[in-house]
Amino acid sequence: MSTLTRPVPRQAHRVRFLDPESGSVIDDGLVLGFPGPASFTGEDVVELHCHGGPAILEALLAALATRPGLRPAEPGEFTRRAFLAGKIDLSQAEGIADLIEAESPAQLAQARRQADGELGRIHEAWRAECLDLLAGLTADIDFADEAIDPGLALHARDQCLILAARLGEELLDAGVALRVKEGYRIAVLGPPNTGKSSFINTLAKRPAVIVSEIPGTTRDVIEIRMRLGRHEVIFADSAGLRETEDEIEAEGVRRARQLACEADLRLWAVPATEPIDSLPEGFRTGDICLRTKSDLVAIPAITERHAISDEFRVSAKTGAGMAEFRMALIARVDAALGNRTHPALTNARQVTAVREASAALSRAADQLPEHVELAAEDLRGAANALGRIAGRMDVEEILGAVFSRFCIGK
Ligand SMILES: Nc1nc2c(ncn2[C@@H]2O[C@H](COP(=O)(O)OP(=O)(O)OP(=O)(O)O)[C@@H](O)[C@H]2O)c(=O)[nH]1
Ligand SMILES: [Mg+2]
Repeated sequence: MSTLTRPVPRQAHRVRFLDPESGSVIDDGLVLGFPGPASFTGEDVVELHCHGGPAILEALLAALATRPGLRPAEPGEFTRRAFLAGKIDLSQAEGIADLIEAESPAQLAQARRQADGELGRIHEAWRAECLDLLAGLTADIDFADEAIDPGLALHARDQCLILAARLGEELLDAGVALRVKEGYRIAVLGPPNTGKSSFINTLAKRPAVIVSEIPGTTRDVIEIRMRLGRHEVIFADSAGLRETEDEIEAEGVRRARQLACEADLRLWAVPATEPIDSLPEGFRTGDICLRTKSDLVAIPAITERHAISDEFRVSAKTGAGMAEFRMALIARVDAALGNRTHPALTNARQVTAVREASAALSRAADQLPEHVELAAEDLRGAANALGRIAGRMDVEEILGAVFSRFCIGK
């Protein structure tokens, strides 16, 4: 049997992996070669495809470890090498990490756009606009023996404002994109023993949290992740809200109140057996009222409605109303997170860079048309901040853009 020495580029070769010492067959598999610089990392790459069993992997890795210079890759090492070789930008690398972690279709679509470089391309274009404006202003400063052209400075000011506004929109949008990525947070709140934990278990279709007839069962905030339609949702169960002398329970109630403030949506549990005579403390417009334990009342209790537009009768015991509630909730989450088709900022690093760029552009606009030098400095800051999104810190480029405007051999 012949030995494969040089795989044909990008072609699968059927092979047998042999133990170099004993010569015994480890597995039957495929080998693919990707010569640089067209490979993912830019380097020569060989992929070994084998069956996924742990014993096979262990034997294959042990055999590879006997070869000089071979070692297992560090986490993210291939993506890192691709970035360092200039094959992908930093936001694409982050997109690849998000792709691997994506749990929901919406997370996958969002990560895909970022990994494909859409986000990077948008910021690159905005950065180029900053550099263009900077180049125009800098040329103006350098020829300042003549008076500075006020038309040019005013145009630059308008452009700075337009760009700052676009970045501002992107920052607003980032909140939604982060929710898509991290999960939409829904808090289940209400007095003790109203069936909050039972409701979450029924929705999750598993006994995720402890349920008992003793009021004050749940004390910690417990997060349960679930898929709802296209999105990942985090339900948070919490301690029943009441005044209590018990120190531990009181801490649970404090945490539950905090949760209420931070969640994207609040579900307030009120047993269907009780009339609602006032809105729960902390109830916000858009919150949902869950009339729990609906199996205990044959006819809906007469409720004074207040501002509660969304009210659902559910029974964790019989499952009644749960399917309708789930459908309504999917629609709610879809409406809140949208069906996004454009790339968005998806992590704190990107948000910080855009916030910085936006602030610098606003400052630049404030300086114009009078203080061209100061505005130029802020434009440089904005371009640098935008460049950081792609992982670029290139002074040469800025200089290049500036000096390309000098057409006289100065
Ligand atoms: N009949 C009926 N009983 C229910 C229903 N949901 C919960 N219960 C009962 O109500 C009691 C309290 O349920 P839990 O889910 O622990 O209530 P909780 O709101 O989480 O209570 P705390 O954690 O103490 O705040 C238990 O005995 C449940 O079996 C329901 O839909 N119908
Ligand atoms: Mg509970």
